[in-house]
Amino acid sequence: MSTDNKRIKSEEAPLDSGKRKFLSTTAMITLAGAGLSVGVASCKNKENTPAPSSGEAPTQPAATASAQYGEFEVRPGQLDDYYEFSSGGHSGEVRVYALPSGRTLKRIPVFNVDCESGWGITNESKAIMGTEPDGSLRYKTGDTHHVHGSYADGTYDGRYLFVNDKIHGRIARIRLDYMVCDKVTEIPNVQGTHGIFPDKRDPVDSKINRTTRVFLGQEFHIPQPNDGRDENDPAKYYCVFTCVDAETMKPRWQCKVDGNMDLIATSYDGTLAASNQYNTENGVHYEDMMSAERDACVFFHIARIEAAVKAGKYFTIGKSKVPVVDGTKKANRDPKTSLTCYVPVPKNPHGVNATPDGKYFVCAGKLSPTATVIDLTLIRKWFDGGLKEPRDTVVAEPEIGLGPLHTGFDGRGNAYTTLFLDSQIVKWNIDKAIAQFKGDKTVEPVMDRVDVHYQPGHGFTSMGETKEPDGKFFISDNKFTKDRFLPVGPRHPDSGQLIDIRGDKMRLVADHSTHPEPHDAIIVKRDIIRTKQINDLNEHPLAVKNAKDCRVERRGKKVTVLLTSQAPAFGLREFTIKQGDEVTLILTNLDKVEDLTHGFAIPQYDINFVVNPQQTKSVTFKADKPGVYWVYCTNFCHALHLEMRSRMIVEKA
Ligand code: CUK
Ligand code: CUA
Ligand code: CA
Repeated sequence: MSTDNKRIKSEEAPLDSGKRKFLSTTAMITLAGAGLSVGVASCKNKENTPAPSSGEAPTQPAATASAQYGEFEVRPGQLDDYYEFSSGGHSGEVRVYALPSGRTLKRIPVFNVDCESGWGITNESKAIMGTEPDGSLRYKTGDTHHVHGSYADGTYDGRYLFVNDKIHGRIARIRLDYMVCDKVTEIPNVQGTHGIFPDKRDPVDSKINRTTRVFLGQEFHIPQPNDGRDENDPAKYYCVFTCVDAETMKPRWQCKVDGNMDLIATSYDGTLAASNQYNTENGVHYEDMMSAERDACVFFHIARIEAAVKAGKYFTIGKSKVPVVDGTKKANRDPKTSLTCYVPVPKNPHGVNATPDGKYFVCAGKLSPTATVIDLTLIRKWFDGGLKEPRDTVVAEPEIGLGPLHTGFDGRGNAYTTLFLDSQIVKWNIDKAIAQFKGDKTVEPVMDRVDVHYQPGHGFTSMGETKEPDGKFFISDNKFTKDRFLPVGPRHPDSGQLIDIRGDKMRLVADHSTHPEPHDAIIVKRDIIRTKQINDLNEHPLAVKNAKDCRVERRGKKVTVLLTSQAPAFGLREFTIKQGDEVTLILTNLDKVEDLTHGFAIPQYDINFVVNPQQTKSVTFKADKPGVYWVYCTNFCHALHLEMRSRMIVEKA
């Protein structure tokens, strides 16, 4: 069945009564430009408060205790029920919040330089981030969008987070026991690494019921290899889908596709991964990218791809050794051997999400007011040759509102989709949508709508990307906040709005401000996360295990300073080096008391980092400025914290 008959012409006013109808390309171009500001302006009507004109505080009353929202109050001294792990967008970091309070717990630096922790400053962090031959950082910027946890038995196992960097085509892993990044991998042959998702079990070995791979979608077409050839021949550009080993974090294989990729979803049985594609046109300009009425959701048959790699049916690109299989339609004419299945989906879809029962993937239409429900049983049937058209795997396509982007699930058969242009969350029922698609005109899949403030991007439910969603909360991460917070200049904070989804009606219960810009996040029950509170002294091979071992070692111009910290003193009261020395300073924090972190800063040498209890870090610098430098503890640790210093003397050459 097709939804073509639901389309309207662009001459009809798409934003008024017919606004939930399909938007034609012409109408969408208007929307993409002026229409967005129309969307933002119209938000005004949703609250009875006037928007502040400029820099002046909104006129809402000051906060007062409210019985209605009181049940989600986390009182002083109480702990929250959930962790929220959120991407930090173009800050390049990952953020940890607590829910339902919205307390900010931590920022985990990943692709960015962070002087609170010393990430990107210490030798250890630079080695993880990647350096040039001269020891400088290869990149200082990153753009994180999608954070996902590692799985075991269909739910989070609390071991790792994975996060993408869209700018430089990288993926990073965060170990959750310390909540620090431990691996960063730059992927060859890609640009715009956007969606990522771990597999939930092994597609080949049924005994391995946990994450072993992470998949990445490439958003931007590039010449392959991108070394100066074919620059003016976009017809030759293409994208590859990448599989990374979750343990080694090395790329295992890539798959060439038609069109681009965006977000990724994986099936609970491990056999399938999919990506929504908004640029099946291979367009270079936005009007080209939105010229087709339908794009696609491309499915990958993981076991077949890995068998092809094993059988040597691959090629390589440029200097990269990563095997690349051909997943284009041209090379995969027979479904029974096909590596890929391209399911047509309207129009510039954004986001693909797996239902917790393992049955469906849902693609949000973005430029179409629909969500497309794809039945995974039918995808498998298509791959087995039992279904004619990929489009026959679509079992529902309800009209849900304007600008649908991302969908979360409550485990009771309902979906919650963010509507960017409508500034709403829409709740709809999957079974009802399927019944409607089959032809039952009496059912209405849309159950409820709630206004959010404003222009939501990602939305996700508590434990909603596992087989055990608890159906309690939905977070709407909003791109515009305008009049919702005290103004802080031209750049407004973004927000995560907490919505209670336990009842039939959604209930907006809190506005949490966030630093720009959150995209995707996951909400994880707190008992899944088990952190270590003290580092292991033996983890670092260069640990200075005793204050008596503190010394300056010299080999020619290479100097090593071995130093300890123990409140309120460093292991050396002073140390002397010579102008021109290449100094490596190794600092071990010998304190064993939880939370007793020391900092270490050297004026004018641009060094600043912290060492947690029993942790060792090192920095390397050139002693190019003679003089006296009070190196001091930056992190308040003791009554004598200000007195916690050492004197670095750099003798004139
Ligand atoms: S994309 Cu940001 S709102 Cu990067 Cu997940 Cu949709
Ligand atoms: Cu050590 Cu402050
Ligand atoms: Ca398109």
